Amino acid sequence: MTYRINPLGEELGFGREVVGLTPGDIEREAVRHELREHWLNDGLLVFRDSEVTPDFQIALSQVFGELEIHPVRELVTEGTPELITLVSDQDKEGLFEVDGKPSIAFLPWHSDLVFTDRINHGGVLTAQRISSWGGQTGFIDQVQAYALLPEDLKARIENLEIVYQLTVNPGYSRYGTKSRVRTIRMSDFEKSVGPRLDTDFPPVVHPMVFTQPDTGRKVLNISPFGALHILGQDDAEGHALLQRLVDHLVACPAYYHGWKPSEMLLWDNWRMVHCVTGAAPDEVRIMQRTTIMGDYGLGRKLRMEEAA
Ligand SMILES: O=C(O)CCC(=O)C(=O)O
Ligand SMILES: [Fe+2]
Repeated sequence: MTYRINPLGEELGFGREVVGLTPGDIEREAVRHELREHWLNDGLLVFRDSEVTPDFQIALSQVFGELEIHPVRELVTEGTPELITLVSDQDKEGLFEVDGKPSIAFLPWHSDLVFTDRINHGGVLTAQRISSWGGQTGFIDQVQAYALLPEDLKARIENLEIVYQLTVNPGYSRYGTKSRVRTIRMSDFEKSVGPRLDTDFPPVVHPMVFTQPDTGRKVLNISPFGALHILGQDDAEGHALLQRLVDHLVACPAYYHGWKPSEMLLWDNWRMVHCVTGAAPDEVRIMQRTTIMGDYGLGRKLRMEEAA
């Protein structure tokens, strides 16, 4: 065994770093078991000092489950469908002014695939091209966020659900960010997916709280980006409650990862929300990610009578 596992940060309360993992290591079931345990218990694994290749990224992902092909076809990588490629380039992916600063790559706090009725269990992310500034990937743990909620709020949200829909522009989501986002150039993604949003990605519903199957811990289940409203409470009181919860969530301890080519990040998407900070607008940032299958079984399509 060549690798070491350390806490990610003294005061974070989640995450581990795994230093020096090799493809040979993950052939051993004991290693695979250890990594799976950390993934479920700690939420986020930062692999440092590895020789990152697409083959290793895919093999590492398969330690945690079968892979699925991402439902947004524009993102799937030609020749390697297990990987999505996320290109931030002002010509293709748009240019935004975030709080007055021209930026690419900016993405508000979210859970992946929360806009579908099945939230995937995780993904392994790598950086193919790194920006000279910004482009950090941020993480907050919703097991911790739930534990830090005042008891009256815990009781109030126990049986609530949230309605979500895919959002094609980082500035369009009511709860995504408090930053001021202005579109300078629209992304190809928005141009392509925007017109078929309601047909291909109709609204879905997810519970606001659920219990982590493997550990019995409760998880706050809010993806600020893409959240429309609390089901049945699309009114001032409902929005005030959701805003209070989102404010609580984004004030919880966060880890921001500045990237190196020798790194991979794995998170438990049933539990960690993540975001991307705006990056240098005159550069190209490229990331690749796998999508680890799984269904926590609690999402569903919004029923016709609920949409009214
Ligand atoms: O570009 C990044 O750093 C993360 C993008 C993202 O949200 C994802 O891979 O799910
Ligand atoms: Fe994401």
